[in-house]
Amino acid sequence: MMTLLTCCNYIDGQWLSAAAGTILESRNPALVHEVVATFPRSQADDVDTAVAAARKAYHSWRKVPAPARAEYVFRVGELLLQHKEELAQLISREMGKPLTEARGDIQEGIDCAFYSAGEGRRLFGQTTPSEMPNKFAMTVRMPIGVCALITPWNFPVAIPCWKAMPALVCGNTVILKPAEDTPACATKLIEIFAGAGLPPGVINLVHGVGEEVGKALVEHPDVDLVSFTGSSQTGAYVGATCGRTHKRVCLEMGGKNAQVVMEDADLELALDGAIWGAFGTTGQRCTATSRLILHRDIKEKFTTMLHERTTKLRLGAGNDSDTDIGPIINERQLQRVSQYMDIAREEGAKVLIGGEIASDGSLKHGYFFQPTILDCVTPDMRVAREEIFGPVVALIEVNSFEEAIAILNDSKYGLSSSVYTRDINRAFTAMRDIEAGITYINGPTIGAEVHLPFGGVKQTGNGHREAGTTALDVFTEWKSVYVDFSESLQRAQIDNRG
Ligand code: UN1
Repeated sequence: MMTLLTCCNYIDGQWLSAAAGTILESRNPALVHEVVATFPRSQADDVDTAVAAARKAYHSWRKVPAPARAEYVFRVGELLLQHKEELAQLISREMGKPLTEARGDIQEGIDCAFYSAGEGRRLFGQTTPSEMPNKFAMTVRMPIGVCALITPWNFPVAIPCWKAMPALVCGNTVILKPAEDTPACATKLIEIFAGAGLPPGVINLVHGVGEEVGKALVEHPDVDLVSFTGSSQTGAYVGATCGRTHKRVCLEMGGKNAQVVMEDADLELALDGAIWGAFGTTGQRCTATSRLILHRDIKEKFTTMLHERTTKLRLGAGNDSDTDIGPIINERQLQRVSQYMDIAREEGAKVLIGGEIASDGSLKHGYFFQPTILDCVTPDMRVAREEIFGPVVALIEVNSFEEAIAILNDSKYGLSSSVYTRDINRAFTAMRDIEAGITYINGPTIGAEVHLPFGGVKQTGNGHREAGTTALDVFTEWKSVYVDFSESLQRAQIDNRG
């Protein structure tokens, strides 16, 4: 019998139930009758309490020297390392990804801890000459204030880490609102943050439903910043509301990422990349490969190779060491992926392999979908344009490198991209011409590293980049400081140059 976890909110250093007392459940997507955790269905008054605690803590936290703030984050990294295995088991159970990937999710959080902690001793500003004699000019970074972090279920540790860690190092206080599907992962993660000794109110956790608690956070007048990773539809609401209520907002939304395979590519390497990019994490990454743009000279051969490799992939529970592909997160998503198969067929695409909900043997107890290759896809089809977020990849044939890049760019999204070629000129052309926040040459579309900016162009984001040093631009404001030591009034914008 697996243990049932009782999750609470974490506000002002205390584990609390929601004021209204209503309880929700999270379930194991590989074994849907198994309840993993219960969690509170928080409401606006819980958000008020969390925001008040975060505001109170902010007044002193922002004055803690940045290197000292960073030490707490470093300690979180050490604790994550210590608890990696038990947390990985929990991720596999609650979110469904294979254990190796669950460990990778935590490792991304650990990497982010150690990387962000280093920023505590940098947070550089600039000095610059003044126009005036005996006057000094410089820029310094200031924290923003209370940050609401709204995070998805697909990377239940890494994504909260890559938001919270730089936010804290920069001197902000945070309120995490995790996805309803992975409350236990979020609770264990916040236990680890709390275990690092962060003062009460510096990090808070409020569970609940997006439309209730997420909305209350986004609309709250005392929240200064919202960082959101999730669907484009919700992101549009978050962005519009933050615009209306004058909050800083960082949005990380959909993708329709393509991998191009040119005729000169190392096909075995491109195959490894395609399988991992399309079916890793069951295709449930915003960076997942959902289009394979194949040069006509290798299309047939590559499709055969891809088909053959796909037949060998094993579906199963994340904690079974034989599993290559875990379940889909929930019934709604499973149905959504399944509906895209009808759309694909109606539009004239061909289901080469997969295309069905998998229900053989023990799979019938979970939300499994067969890894799917759609052939004969044209760029105008919905399956070539819309994010599916499942183990489905669409094959598009092209005649030239130029056509491949044009089709890759013909998307409202622009997160990740990949080109397999041995031609260095094509590689650099791709780097220059692809409209995406991330481009890989001879590597899959997934697997971004935490010390580089992460995010996308067009409707994927709103111009911000989390991770890397650019995370500091999300979580700080600039202040320009002028120090006049001339002991006289020096007036700028007076034209005395004749
Ligand atoms: C996501 O799917 O939202 O680049 C994040 C990657 C991972 C992060 C994915 N480092 O695939």
